[in-house]
Amino acid sequence: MFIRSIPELRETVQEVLAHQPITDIHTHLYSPNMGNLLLWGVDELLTYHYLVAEVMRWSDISPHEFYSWPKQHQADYIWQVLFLNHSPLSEAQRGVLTTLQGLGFDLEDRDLNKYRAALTQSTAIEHVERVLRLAHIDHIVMTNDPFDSLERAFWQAGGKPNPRFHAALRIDPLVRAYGQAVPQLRALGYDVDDDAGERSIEGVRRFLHDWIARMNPLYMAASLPPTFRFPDYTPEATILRRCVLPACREAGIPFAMMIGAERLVNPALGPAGDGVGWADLSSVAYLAREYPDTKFLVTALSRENQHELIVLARKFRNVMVFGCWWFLNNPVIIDEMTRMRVEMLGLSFIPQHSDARVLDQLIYKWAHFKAILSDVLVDQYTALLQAGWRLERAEIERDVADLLCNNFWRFVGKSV
Ligand code: RAT
Ligand code: ZN
Repeated sequence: MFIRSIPELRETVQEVLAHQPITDIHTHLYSPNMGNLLLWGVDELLTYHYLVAEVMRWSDISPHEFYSWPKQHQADYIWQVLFLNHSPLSEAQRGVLTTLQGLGFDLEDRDLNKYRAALTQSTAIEHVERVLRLAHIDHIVMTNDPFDSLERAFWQAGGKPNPRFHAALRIDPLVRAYGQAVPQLRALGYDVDDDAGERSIEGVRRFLHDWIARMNPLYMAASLPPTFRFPDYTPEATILRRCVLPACREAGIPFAMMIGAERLVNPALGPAGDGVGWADLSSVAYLAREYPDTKFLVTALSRENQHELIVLARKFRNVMVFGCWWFLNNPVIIDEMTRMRVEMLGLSFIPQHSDARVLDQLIYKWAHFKAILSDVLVDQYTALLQAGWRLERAEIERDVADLLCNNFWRFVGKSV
């Protein structure tokens, strides 16, 4: 009944982690009935923008030329350069191997065409079922962008995602570059001005209201630059204050802030060209303090922001820290962040999201993360045993369920 030894503890933690169904709270995956929006298979896996950035370091071709090639050719090139000409040691490179291995391929072959052919045997829905089963995931939160015409068509036609896929309403242009949103809002029939005056406030409110009704999102979200400030005199800050926050409050959904992505540091790299910057999190403290009835899911991209974000979460229960985002999703940093979070917040945070853009990536993103979480938990529980605390398997199951699933659902106020 009670856990008696450290080997038994390790085995228990590993077993519990292996069996706990996961809710992946932020991905770029789509319900399989959303057509080509859902990416999967070998060519998508290899042309992930993390790998494009890495291959360009070895290459003398221009990004422009690379992107002009058919996807399969891009994938072959990345395989040749990053996997065959050099050993694939980076996290994103290793991730491809973990994924292919998890899908049951023999990596001794190194035969991309064989893997490619095997995967094209399945339909999207079959592959979704298989990957979710392999990764032990039962709920996926998508990133749903009403400014994207392909995606918009699905929702406007009254489409409903598969029950395991949940919507998150992504509104970057409104709070990042309002001027860019204006023509699109007008084209969609919302009568807005170039500035954030009364007519715009009214139009954006209606836009948000309509899209919340259409998507039924679990939260509203935006990626914000390192320079994000609130309050501020910019149109973006006005839209946030007068439209976004009231819409979240009325719908009873959190606002997710992903802070610190510096867009297109190298524009030629396109989707692989974004960078990172340190953010002043006093704006998050202001929001949490002045809007106590609004909940904020918060993640920051800079490693230097992590400690202060944890301190901030200690002060505000309407702030939920989540994930090791993008450039932080590397073992050395995940280990540090997760230990720091457990030591300062106990179990009251959401340790990870996958950010997967390609379905198959779920396999590696979660396998790699769980190996680290296992070490962190074993170390923390060991300290409890050494202090004479009694531990039961059911308590470990409860804790792991909170981390990988329940903390999120409790925070968004829904149950599954
Ligand atoms: O992690 C990523 O793939 C990034 O490109 C971004 O999509 C980021 O996660 C975001 O949601 O903006
Ligand atoms: Zn993302």
